[in-house]
Amino acid sequence: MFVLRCMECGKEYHRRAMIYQCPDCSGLLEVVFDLSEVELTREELKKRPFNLWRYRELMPVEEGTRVVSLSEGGTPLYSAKALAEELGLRELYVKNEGANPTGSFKDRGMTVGVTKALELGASAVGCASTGNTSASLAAYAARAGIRCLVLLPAGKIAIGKLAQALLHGAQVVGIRANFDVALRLVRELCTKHNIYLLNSINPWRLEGQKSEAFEIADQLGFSSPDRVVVPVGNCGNISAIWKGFKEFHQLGLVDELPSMVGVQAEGASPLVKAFRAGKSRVEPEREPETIATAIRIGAPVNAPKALRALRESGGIAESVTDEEIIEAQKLLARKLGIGVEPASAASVAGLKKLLEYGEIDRDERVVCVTTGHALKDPEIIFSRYEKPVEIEPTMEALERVVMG
Ligand code: AN7
Repeated sequence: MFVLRCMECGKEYHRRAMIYQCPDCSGLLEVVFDLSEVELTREELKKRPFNLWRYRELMPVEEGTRVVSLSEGGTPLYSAKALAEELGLRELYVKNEGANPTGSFKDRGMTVGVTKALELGASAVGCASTGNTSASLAAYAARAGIRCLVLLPAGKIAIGKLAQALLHGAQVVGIRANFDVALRLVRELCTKHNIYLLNSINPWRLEGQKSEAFEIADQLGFSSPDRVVVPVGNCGNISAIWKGFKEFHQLGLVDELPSMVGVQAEGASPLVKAFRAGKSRVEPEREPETIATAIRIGAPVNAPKALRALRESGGIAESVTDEEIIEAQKLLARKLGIGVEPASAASVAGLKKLLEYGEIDRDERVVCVTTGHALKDPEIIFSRYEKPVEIEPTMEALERVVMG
């Protein structure tokens, strides 16, 4: 079975407690499984369909619960030879989370989060979001048949994500402030009006996301890579992935643990600064800015978990510029045929930089996680890439542009 435990004071709470933080000390909560009760073998796992629910014993849902699912997970782990050659690395893979039902890794969190919301009797869910969380929550709330409210920084949401939240019928509210302010507001609203909060402060969501680690290990023949490189905003995903690897390791399903690498955009890099200064808390940035709007976050709520993941795994945190992000997006798109949104490309941009600095060895086996699909943010492509040409309908005009 599983309980909720405060990562600061260690106090444990019943898994049916409707809390997001430790009522005693406000520390972050995490879900702790009694792994001695879990029996999972490689042979058994291999027999099951390849999606998130392959790992059901490690998902915190009660027996008999009907899961709210859109068949999330089971995303491809692409071999990235052409990019590895370009970067001068021995072995590189891309775990493409854009292949999830709503186009981002958030679906892994929401299948578990919305399932928990129903278990706990919620009739409405809410979140603040830089875009993908709201797109995903809107879809899963629709599937569950419950009300959904999303609070977004007005004008700073990639258009595909905004369209998804509207499409699925969420109540969409833009606020004239950044994500951090939106999150503060929605947290207060949720507590006051009994709306179930599904930002990544919600510990159940991260349980779904830890399946990224299970799948990576599974796809590598039950082994861990040397490094897992993850774009970082609110610090939930990197923490979840690390937790997943630790659980697989404790269960004997992998022999080694990877080292975690967190990559932020330079204009929104509180985790990188705290990591470099050796601090256990981040100093919030009041005006985070980057073209990678998904990770335009200045006060990441899960920073203590991410800092712990970096420390425990012997990890690294690095930041990259917007130009480096676009360059990496282009490499993924043109060397590998993988279309990702800017935030996702931060992982590859970070890897490139760390190889150049000699912080990552050229003979390592590396997995970059690409977190969201290219179509989330088509505007970035129109503003940063070549424009299409338009011609009169004659062979002469056509030959002129095609043949130079
Ligand atoms: C594509 O949707 O925070 O470090 O509100 O959409 O777990 O926050 C999105 C985050 C990386 C960062 N890549 O993950 C939101 C939101 C993409 C993202 C991240 C996000 P976290």
